Amino acid sequence: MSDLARLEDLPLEYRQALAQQNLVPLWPSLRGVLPPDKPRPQTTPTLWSYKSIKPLLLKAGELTPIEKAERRVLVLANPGHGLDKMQASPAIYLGMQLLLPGEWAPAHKHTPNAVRMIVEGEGAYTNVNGEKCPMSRGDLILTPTGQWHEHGHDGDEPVVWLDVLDLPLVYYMEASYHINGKRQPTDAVRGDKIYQYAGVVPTRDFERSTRTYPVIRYPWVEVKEALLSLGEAEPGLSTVMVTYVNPETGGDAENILGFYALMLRPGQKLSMPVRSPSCVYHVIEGFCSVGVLGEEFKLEEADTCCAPGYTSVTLANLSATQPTFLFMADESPLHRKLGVYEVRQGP
Ligand code: 1HN
Repeated sequence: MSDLARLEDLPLEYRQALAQQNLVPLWPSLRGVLPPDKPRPQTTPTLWSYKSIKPLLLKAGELTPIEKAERRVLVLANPGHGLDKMQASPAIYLGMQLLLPGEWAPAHKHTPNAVRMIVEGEGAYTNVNGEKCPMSRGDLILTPTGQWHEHGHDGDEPVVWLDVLDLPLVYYMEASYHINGKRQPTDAVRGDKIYQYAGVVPTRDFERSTRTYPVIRYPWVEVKEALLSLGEAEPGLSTVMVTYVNPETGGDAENILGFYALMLRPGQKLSMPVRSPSCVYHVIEGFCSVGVLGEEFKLEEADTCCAPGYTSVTLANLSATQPTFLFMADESPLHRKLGVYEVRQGP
């Protein structure tokens, strides 16, 4: 492939004349925006260890009262994008949030979609449009676009969760904003109670629900059971994985990011397919290594890492006797909707 002319090859006077009219020559930047064969991601493989985050998060609890913070969060920022960009990947925002006993994070709604993966502690809850969702380790709670949500804590120990949002994308689209609200009622029927078993859905007067987000809370005890049962029923299956779905449509739980739980069998090594979306890995239970672009991260419980798209990722359970359970978030729904989703053979 031939090298294209550089910007400096043009006379200074000509460049200035272009800039004055808000014009830019394409050819010096063409290879940058359309690199050969595959993208050149800014997203760098990055590990955030919970052991390092926790003391700093608890310190934030001393330094900044919830009234002053509204949401007390340390953002897991990918240095490849620049820490101020608050991006783990092009479309994924990650943050660790702390709520202390008795604290209240007031109601608001916003355009970005969020989920929370509960990391530690009992007694807190999120109220999503009137559904009071208890938070326990490993639970996944959605707060999709436009849904009122507020967090409260009736327990007696700090509660920490991982926030996953599509904020970078929605912000990039200049579509990100919020509205503050009053304290919300807590009288709505809980979706996780009425969608108990995957094969049947509530049917009132022979009609199915038309709610856009019928299930808000996905309890870990049930998702873990689903993984164990899948692994047991199919002993030869290497990717023991489930997708968090909308049970009415079978589609992804949210519009932009995809969410999954994966079980690595004791001692198992697993090569993930090379796919276009970036992906985040978070350990719910166990230990594993994540190999990506020459890095070999060792993850313990509650550790989180990310990998750019178009790269091969290898996972290995570091326990020879116990399964390891991972939560994953990726940009697949977005890539599929935009028609840029790809799976490749080899890197
Ligand atoms: C948000 O609303 C929450 O409600 C957490 O807990 C993190 C990060 C960016 C924008 C909105 C929450 C957030 C957020």
